Amino acid sequence: MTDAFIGLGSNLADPTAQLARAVTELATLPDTTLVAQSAFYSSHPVGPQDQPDFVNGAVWLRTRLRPLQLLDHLQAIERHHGRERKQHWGPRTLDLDLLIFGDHTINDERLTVPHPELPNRDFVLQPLLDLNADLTLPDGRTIARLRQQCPDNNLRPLPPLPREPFPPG
Ligand code: A4P
Ligand code: MG
Repeated sequence: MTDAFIGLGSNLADPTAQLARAVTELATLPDTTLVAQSAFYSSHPVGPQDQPDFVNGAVWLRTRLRPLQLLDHLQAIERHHGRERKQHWGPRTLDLDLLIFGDHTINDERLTVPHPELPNRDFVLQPLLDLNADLTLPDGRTIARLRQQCPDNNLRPLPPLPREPFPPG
């Protein structure tokens, strides 16, 4: 079993609902269990500025899938959410990035792990810290230290989602 960390992002079509649904879908992947999910955060877009703010979060999975199998599943989930690949770093209904896969360093034409932009993104680093404050990259850098050094994207925690329907009245 390998510990895998997935980053979730959305800025179209009810982003918080997109992320909540995606967490459920990730939790039911084959040969995989959900260990924990982070809070969700709102953040200013990195890249083109003429797009809405993002909602971001992360999940911790434990999986027997191989990295490219996991990527196939992530891309299938993105497609179920109506994801269209139009503009690099542009708006999207759902983006799922494989951030960390155990202590693996991967440089495949389809997959770079750890995710290359991870050190520059508070909206990735803070959810990872929520999941595991002691997390490190394969090269030994700690997520906590990277979080202290990275640029500010106006990260704001969103209130927790209600787990039960609100009582009537
Ligand atoms: N790919 C390579 N490595 C990975 C990986 N570790 N995880 C390949 C997932 N995919 C990986 O992705 C393009 C290709 O990357 C995939 O086909 C896969 O084989 P994409 O999501 O289709 O394309 P993209 O959006 O043009 O680029 P990219 O690099 O995925 O963008 P990012 O890094 O995901 O950034 N601002 C805020 N505040 N919050 C955000 O979440 N997200 C982005 C997108 C930009 N700005 C943002 C946010
Ligand atoms: Mg992506």
